[in-house]
Amino acid sequence: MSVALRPVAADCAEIVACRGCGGRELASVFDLGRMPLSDGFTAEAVRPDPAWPLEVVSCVGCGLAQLRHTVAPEVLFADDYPYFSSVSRTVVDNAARNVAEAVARFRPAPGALAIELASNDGYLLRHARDAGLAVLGIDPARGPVAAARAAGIETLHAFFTEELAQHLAGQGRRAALLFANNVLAHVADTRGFVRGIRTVLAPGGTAIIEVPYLRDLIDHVEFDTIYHEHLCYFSLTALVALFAREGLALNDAQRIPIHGGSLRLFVQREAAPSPRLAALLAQERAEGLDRADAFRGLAGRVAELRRGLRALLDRLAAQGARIGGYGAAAKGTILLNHFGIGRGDLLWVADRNPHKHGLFVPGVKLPIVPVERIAEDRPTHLLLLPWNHRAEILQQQAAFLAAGGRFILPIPEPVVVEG
Ligand code: DWN
Ligand code: ZN
Repeated sequence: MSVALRPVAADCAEIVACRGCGGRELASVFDLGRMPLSDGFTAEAVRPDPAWPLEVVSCVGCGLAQLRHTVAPEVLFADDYPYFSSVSRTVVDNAARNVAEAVARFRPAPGALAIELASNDGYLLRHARDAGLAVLGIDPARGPVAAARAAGIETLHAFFTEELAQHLAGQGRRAALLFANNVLAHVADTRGFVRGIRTVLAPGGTAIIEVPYLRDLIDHVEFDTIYHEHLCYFSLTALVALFAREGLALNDAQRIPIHGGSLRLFVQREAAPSPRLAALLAQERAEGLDRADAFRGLAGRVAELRRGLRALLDRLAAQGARIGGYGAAAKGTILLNHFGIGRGDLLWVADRNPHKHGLFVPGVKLPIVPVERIAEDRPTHLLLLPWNHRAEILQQQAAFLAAGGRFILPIPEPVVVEG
């Protein structure tokens, strides 16, 4: 492990140095206090859920924003990890486009190997296989791995580490294309993970990595994407330095709308920076996104959002509204807990993922129910927690809207949407 840690409890440790550069000067920039685990759904209706500190610090040396505390990955991504990528059409469509564009741009030989780190239920590698590539997934969560295998995607049930990368390279299994979506920010050993990518990348290969973009988090007040699973909040400036330190070149980056705004990074062994990358880096420098300054004002905007949303819910309740939640997203756990929205405010949270039904949202203990309950219980409003899937969900709930139902969008400012 390349990160210096000081244990604070059995399953939680504090970093004593930056995950990216090892610098020891870490400035506190945003603090949500103690929060339950965002994906820690359980069937326990009463007993309080464990909560851990959730504080963002910024490295004075390299500008990398990161959590001060690391909850053990075995706790965060346990065998009952409930996230299945294929539940969201937007996620699958983005993966299909990503693969098609990569194949067209980098032209891997037919039968060349595509590896995906955190391959989940095979939502991306299915497309790589259909494009004529050999595929190998790696994921630590048992349920999604079983789903991927059932779909015929060879998948290792493991965390991706430097050691695993060496093992694969030793077997001659190196990737012409390596995909890693929404996983770099999740790993505690950031530098070891990047070294593993370097090891498992074939000569001339390209790693295509998606991470939520700090710019979008700040611009759209996406504070609820700050949770224990997300250890880093990346600017491009910090990413370029991170890869360079481990002998890789971040050569190109593209902004994409997925998950509230992400970066798709193109990483290779040889340096060949694109004009697009240079322009994005210049913009970060000009706007201070490469420094702790990026977070200035966020806490105030979140407090304002909290007041606005609480006032809206109270006003609607006073008018006789019956409000449900839609989508038991990880980010929803943070929004509900930080804003103190619970059983007194919402009927339940409806979700399409059957693995979450019968469980409770951590902390606030709202029950999670199938989406069919919307038609049965006929709430007047639905608070949309996975606001990142707004277009898909509004379209899917056309009948609810047509019958006079309304969605409440919580960020960047609370608004009510009618059909
Ligand atoms: O990085 C991470 C991201 C990518 O995914 C994680 N660590 C965990 C997860 O975060 P999330 O749970 O906030 O992701 P989503 O995709 O915003 O969650 C959507 C939730 O909403 C899921 O529980 C599925 C549900 N859903 C639904 O009920 N109906 C989603 C869609 C699109 C729908 O139509
Ligand atoms: Zn640093």
